Amino acid sequence: MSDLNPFEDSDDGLAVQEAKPKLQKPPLYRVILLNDDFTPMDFVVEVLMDFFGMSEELATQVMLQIHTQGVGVCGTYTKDVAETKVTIVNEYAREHQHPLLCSMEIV
Ligand code: TYC
Repeated sequence: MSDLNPFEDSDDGLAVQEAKPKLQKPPLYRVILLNDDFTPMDFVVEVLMDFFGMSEELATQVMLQIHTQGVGVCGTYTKDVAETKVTIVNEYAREHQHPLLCSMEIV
């Protein structure tokens, strides 16, 4: 055993434990839509289908849930994806002069 050779695997009698690979799951965010009195129901259904991949049936259920409960979940994503969806949906709503509000919250 040579103390001079840095490539030699020497622990000098100490117990050495390999560091466990720590793979943390990324935090997830719920993307939510808020109810308002003005955005047409059809427009919300279209948003849920086009930006969140829902079937027309599921999109209608979620839209009605938002309409009656005040808020509903569009999907759960990593931070970057959630932020992008929120931005795109809010821009799309403004382009069509609707006050629809999309937001996100940590799971
Ligand atoms: N409350 C709206 C209406 O009566 C419909 C609506 C549903 C608006 C969901 C926003 O996120 C929303 N036209």
